[in-house]
Amino acid sequence: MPLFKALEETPGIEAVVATHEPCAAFSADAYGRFTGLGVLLVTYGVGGFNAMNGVAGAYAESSPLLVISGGPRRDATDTATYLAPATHHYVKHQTSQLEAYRHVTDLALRITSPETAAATIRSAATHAKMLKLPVYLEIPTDLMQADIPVSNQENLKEREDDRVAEEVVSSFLDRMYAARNPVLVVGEEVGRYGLQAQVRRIMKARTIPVATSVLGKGIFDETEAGMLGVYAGVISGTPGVRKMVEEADLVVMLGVKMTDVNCGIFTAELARERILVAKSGWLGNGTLRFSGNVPFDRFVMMLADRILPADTPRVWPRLPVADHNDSRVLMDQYLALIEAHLDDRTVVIADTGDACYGSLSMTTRRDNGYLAPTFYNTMGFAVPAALGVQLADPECRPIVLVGDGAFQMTGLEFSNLASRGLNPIVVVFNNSGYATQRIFTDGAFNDIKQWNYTRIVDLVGGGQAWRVTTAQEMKNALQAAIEFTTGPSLIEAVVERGEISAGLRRFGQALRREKTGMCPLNEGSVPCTHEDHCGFCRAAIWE
Ligand SMILES: Cc1ncc(C[n+]2csc(CCOP(=O)(O)OP(=O)(O)O)c2C)c(N)n1
Ligand SMILES: [Mg+2]
Repeated sequence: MPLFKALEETPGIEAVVATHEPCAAFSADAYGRFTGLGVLLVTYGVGGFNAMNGVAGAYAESSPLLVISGGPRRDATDTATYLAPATHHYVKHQTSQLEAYRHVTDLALRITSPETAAATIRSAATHAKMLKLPVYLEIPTDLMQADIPVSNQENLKEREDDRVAEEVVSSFLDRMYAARNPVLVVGEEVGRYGLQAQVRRIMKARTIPVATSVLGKGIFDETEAGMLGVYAGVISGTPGVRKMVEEADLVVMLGVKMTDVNCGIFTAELARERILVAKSGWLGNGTLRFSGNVPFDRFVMMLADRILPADTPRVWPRLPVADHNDSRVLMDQYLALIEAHLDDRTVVIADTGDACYGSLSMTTRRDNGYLAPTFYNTMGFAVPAALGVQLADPECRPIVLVGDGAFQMTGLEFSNLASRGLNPIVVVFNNSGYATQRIFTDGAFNDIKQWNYTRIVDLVGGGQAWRVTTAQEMKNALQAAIEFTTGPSLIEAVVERGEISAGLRRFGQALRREKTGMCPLNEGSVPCTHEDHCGFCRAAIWE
């Protein structure tokens, strides 16, 4: 509390109090993805442990987040007795929370004295900002109000190995110059480090088209010439992207995290001989790691500085875009209508589930125009993330896509959107439960209580809401929501139980094939010989 009081009295910093610590964590994570650092303040124990899932997500998805918590006094002992009773919020050891946070952050620090406090705070914040990962900082209660000496000492620079960097840049460029039809695949790190301008310089110098990983979706305006959309094996945005990337004679992967989802549940076909990889901690080709000591951002900057323009520029490929307008599935029609309403101010924020897999083929229309927890896949991210995103960029208009299940977890953060007069449009896909789980194993455990979602505006006392059951109603509601700018909107989009988008269907089939080895066409009856359908059931999944 003294920290909140001090913040209140500090011009230029505003503390935003969320409805629940998981919301605070998602919100601060999203804010950090947009600005370079999010800061999350929590109460010791109850708050710290509550927030942990969100912080784990920030770690898994490389988001710069500084978590600050109070902590036990420095003279506190571990043994609670009748003579020295335990303090409330205490769990097992005085260090339990600090230890637990070591597992979900890159660095967990505790301030130990007033003299070293400034240096500890500085290194915590610098670490999070430089490495784009969460850091935990604990302030013992007895130091909370301490005066601390602060010097203007410079931050220590990380060691950079420029000679190695130059050599690797040259070897990358040699391969790029020699390639006939190279492609860049860029991942979330390019967005986190704000390297869009450098990547554009590389792509334009030699007319190299750019696809993004699933986690990197939306880093760039996807309507720009040369931007292909998402590449991830069978869950690529369109079949054309997949073909283009897999038929390229060189794929340069910049800041792409190797995850099952980014690899399209292991359906990505990228031969080792045809890839070059640069990301934090790994610089190399498909077989060898050249060096881990060159910071990723520095490497990309050097690559952009050194690349020579081609003598004759080529023409950008034109790929057919996904079009779900003629789909008979209502979920696809809703998504197509939402896509038609995106502009250069819209940021799509998708939650786990059909909201996410259904929207992967959407074309977003600005840099940083899409945000979703597509690796850690935590439910409950999107509504609180909208708070963080619009506070970070008041000019943007978030459109939140969220399942009914995820909304029931953190949807109450709508309250903060209303009280602050923020205007995200929250679309809740009401498909009567956990559709994503139904694909694999269904049962009553996937059903959830029907809520009157539109009544949230009465509950929190702000915003406007609509319930839609047809594409035409969705069209009207979207129009009305766009025109309502002084508060948040909620559109409950009803779809049949069990109905899913083309994107989620493909994802489910890919995951199922990975888990069971069964071809999706055979529905689990006969093991697939792969002869009738394709190399590895791919054509079947694309159908
Ligand atoms: C915090 C969390 N708990 C559980 C899961 C497992 N899980 C993945 S998808 C899903 C269902 C999501 O339901 P909903 O939000 O309604 O989206 P839908 O699948 O219906 O589109 C669940 C429970 C998860 N990913 N995150
Ligand atoms: Mg659902």
